[in-house]
Amino acid sequence: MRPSAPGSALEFADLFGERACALEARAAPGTQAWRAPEEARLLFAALALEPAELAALEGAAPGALTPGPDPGWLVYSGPARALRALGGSHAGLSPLWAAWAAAARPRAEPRLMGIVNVTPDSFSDGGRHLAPEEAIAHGLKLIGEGADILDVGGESTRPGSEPVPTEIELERVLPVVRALAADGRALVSVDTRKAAVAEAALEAGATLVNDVSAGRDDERMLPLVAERGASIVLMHLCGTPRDMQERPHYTDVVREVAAHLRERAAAAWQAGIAPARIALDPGLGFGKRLEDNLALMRALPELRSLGLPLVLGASRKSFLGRLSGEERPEHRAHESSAAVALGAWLGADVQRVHDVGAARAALAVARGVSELAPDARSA
Ligand code: HH2
Repeated sequence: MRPSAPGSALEFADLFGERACALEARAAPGTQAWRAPEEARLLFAALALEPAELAALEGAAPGALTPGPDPGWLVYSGPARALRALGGSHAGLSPLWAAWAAAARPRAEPRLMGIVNVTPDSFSDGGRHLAPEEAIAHGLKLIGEGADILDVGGESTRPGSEPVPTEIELERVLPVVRALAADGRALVSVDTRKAAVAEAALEAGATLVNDVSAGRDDERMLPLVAERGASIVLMHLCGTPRDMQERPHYTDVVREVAAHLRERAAAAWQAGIAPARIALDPGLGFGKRLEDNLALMRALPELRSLGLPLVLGASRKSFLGRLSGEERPEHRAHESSAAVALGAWLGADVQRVHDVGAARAALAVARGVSELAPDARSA
């Protein structure tokens, strides 16, 4: 099911329908757009809440919180109004109300973000679409294969990569963004860490900014996205692309990535970006060892408790090659399809992929199996 009509002005929030609406309700207490049942029963990851929020919940509904079936999970079984009241009064980082909303509402159809790299040096397809007409043709091909979003990037963020000057990035992405946005069948996103590039791309028709630094590299990024009413993907990145793979180390990678994403989501909200326009990404391959990438994929159901749509980018990445033995990134299509099916099963809302046709097929298989076992993926 694709929401797009040719020529329509697609909004990122359209892709997430009811969930987005519930998140808006949490952001603006008193304007709930839907009515929750009296009794809420909610299974959620403890990492979604700050200790103070857990304590507040226990105070508001004594005895309603019990340990979940697995370590790190909690069950809330109590009045929905306690959740609603706390969700409205706590301006804290963790979206209690959104966690309830995310768990209580049906999941939207997973979406595909096709990658259009207008770079000479991307890790798997550098130089293949550097000429604007080649990049545009590639983007149109990905739309034909079923891309919902096209992510246009003019700077590689592969390990060890050097930053690209603003003018060069602009020269690479603008004609491509303009042409693909004019086509109107897919949302256009710009993959950049620079507010100046994001600003020009939004002018040219992009509606989504994919910032691997989550607004940390350029302090103008979050205010710009808020002011333009655009949407943003906030990704976890440890260090910078230049140094991120030098010696990555985590004590508890899932908890640390979740805390970082929560903090960046709060910064985006504070800058004025509506929750319905924010998505989170654990940043596979960005300052992570093999075991970190695998732990984060397995933890997607827990990360869903953060209450915002999740983006996942496993496509062709080296950790897939470490598992299969395939050293050539452009030959990792099978591994990437397997990751898409698993990602869908585990709860990714958007998957960023090079091979959209293969990813569509993988999603169809995941959907078929999950429809036979509807409870299996709703943690
Ligand atoms: N991965 C890459 C680039 N941007 N953005 C998000 N949100 N998530 C990701 O996992 C992600 C991303 C790296 O892939 P690619 O664009 O193919 O390579 P390069 O950075 O070398 O151009």
